[in-house]
Amino acid sequence: MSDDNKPGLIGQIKDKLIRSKEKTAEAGRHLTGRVDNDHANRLPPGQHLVDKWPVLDLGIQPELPLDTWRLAVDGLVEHPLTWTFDEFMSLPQERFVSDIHCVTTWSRYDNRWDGVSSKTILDFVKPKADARHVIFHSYDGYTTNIKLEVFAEPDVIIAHSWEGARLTREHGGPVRAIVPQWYFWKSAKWIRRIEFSATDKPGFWEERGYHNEADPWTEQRYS
Ligand SMILES: Nc1nc2c(c(=O)[nH]1)N[C@H]1C(S)=C(S)[C@@H](COP(=O)(O)O)O[C@H]1N2
Ligand SMILES: [Mo]
Repeated sequence: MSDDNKPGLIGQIKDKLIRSKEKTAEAGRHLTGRVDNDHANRLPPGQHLVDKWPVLDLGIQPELPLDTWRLAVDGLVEHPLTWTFDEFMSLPQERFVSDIHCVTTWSRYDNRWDGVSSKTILDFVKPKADARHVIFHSYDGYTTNIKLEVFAEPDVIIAHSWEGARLTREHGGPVRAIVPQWYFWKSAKWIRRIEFSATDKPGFWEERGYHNEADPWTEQRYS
């Protein structure tokens, strides 16, 4: 499936939601001006703790039957791949526990993820020497970008389960990215493609006023 198949979905997104988030970014809301480079506190500046896991997205929660679901890993790699769900589940599996920090100021501690680590994916596809960026493409038309070295961090996981149960559709099932060191908008739900690229490709929110990186400890909320 190419990116060009998806503008129809993006076209359905409520303009109002996008506008209000853009305004939040323009106004620099939620910025405290505090910096916690050493991670002295477990909770990053400007964040508050929640117990229940909120749902945030563009309002399209694609229904993805497992028998037709595919995940492609391609771009600047030696061995581009496309996995079926059964193939994905038969890859080496890992379990990581990490905290979620959403730019809208909620954080949730100790989330247990099961899935395939970025390290395993890198070993399979082998990025070419000039690959510098990783772009997640999702079934709802969403995209987001991270640097290759961020993708390669040992806690990054392409997850199918949370707290021992399959990810629900609203939280990005069957499979989503988890990039624990960055604000949660970098953790793309419903991923269909992981693209390796020489050039950076700012994603949906990065093009709408959000920071290109997303470090909660230095409050990289907006650009
Ligand atoms: N495909 C896709 N992934 C997405 C989004 C989205 O709209 N579409 N929203 C992002 C944002 S802004 C956040 S805060 C988290 C929310 O994930 P959750 O709904 O599981 O809490 O998903 C991120 N990943
Ligand atoms: Mo978000």
